[in-house]
Amino acid sequence: MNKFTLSVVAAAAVLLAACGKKEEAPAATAAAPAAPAAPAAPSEVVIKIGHVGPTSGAIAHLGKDNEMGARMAIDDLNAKGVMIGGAKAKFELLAEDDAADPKQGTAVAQKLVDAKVQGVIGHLNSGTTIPASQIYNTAGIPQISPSATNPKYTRQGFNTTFRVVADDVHLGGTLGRYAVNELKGKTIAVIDDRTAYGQGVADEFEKAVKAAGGTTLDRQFTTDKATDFTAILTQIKSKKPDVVFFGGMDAVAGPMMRQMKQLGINAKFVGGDGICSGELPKLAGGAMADGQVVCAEAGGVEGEQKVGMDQFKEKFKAKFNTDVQVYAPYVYDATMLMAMAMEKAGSSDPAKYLPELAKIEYKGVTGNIAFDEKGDIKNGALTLFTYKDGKREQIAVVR
Ligand code: ABU
Repeated sequence: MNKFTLSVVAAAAVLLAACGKKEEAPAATAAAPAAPAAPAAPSEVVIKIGHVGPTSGAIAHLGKDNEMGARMAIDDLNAKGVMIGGAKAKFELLAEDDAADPKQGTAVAQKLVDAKVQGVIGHLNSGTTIPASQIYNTAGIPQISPSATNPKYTRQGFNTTFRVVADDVHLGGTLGRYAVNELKGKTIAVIDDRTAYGQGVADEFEKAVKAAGGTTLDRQFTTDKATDFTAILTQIKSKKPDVVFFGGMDAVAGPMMRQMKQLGINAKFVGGDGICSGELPKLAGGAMADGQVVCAEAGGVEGEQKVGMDQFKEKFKAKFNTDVQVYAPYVYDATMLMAMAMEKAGSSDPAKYLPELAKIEYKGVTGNIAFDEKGDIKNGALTLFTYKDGKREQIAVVR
């Protein structure tokens, strides 16, 4: 033993004496049988899930709603303790903001691919979801959109794109028929914001109005950043519309409704899921009459399944101290079913769990989810709403 070894042995002896323990014989001379080994703790696997929505800008309230849905799912998965391929899964959320901007959408998509996420939930807007889907597909990363409704998203021939809500064909079609058959619209004005969503849903609305025997006035356009609609509303007013359809988001619809009231346009105001939020009455600033708005969420539950949705909304409010806007429950389900596909595959490797995702049958808070060959939800529902006393009120769930 050299001087250094001697001093280490001496120091260890002092420490053991101080702890009241006897110094053990060197391992080389120990002959006692080994104690039975304690069962090894399961190894841990970290699984990165990306989420993207506009958490800044005019529709940040919707982006944050979606992100909170993802956060809640991740927390619930980690609390539950999911085993994937014999290892304990630790889910991590990588949340990104695309500001509803297609360029920022592709930039954050690439950032998530570079961070090696195993799956992505998002994006919120069709205009960001569609270009981002190309990036995820090239990287082989499954993507589930909880709210982008433009049909093109799942019609690009990609095996990585999934959607847990109905699309604009269903949304615009149902609202078009409703405007003619239920609202008895005779002079129907159509405005859209020129986004992938707004233009697409307005096209489908117009087609359905015509197919139901109705007619629409000249189409008017705005943008998703506009605040002054005087010119287009003045043109529309001269044609005395009884229904105004807007293809766009609530942040534009609210001020548009205020200006309609100022101009004395008392038409019914119809729109898709983009306007169908809890925030719309505030954004309309008191310009919304009871029953004036008819809008549709691209999903819905009824009967016994309503209990689960109601419980989710209570739990969400308790956790985040805010109400669900529209799509947080759909984000929650999308995240949970992605984890379920990994569990079934015994792997979080995208190539291995993708086949399980494609054939998943999941009972969630938003109902039963299974995908068709394109990645769209099978037998998707819609919920028609109006607003009374500044609150959303359900009219009907339709399929
Ligand atoms: N579906 C309404 C909002 C999202 C979008 O499709 O752009």
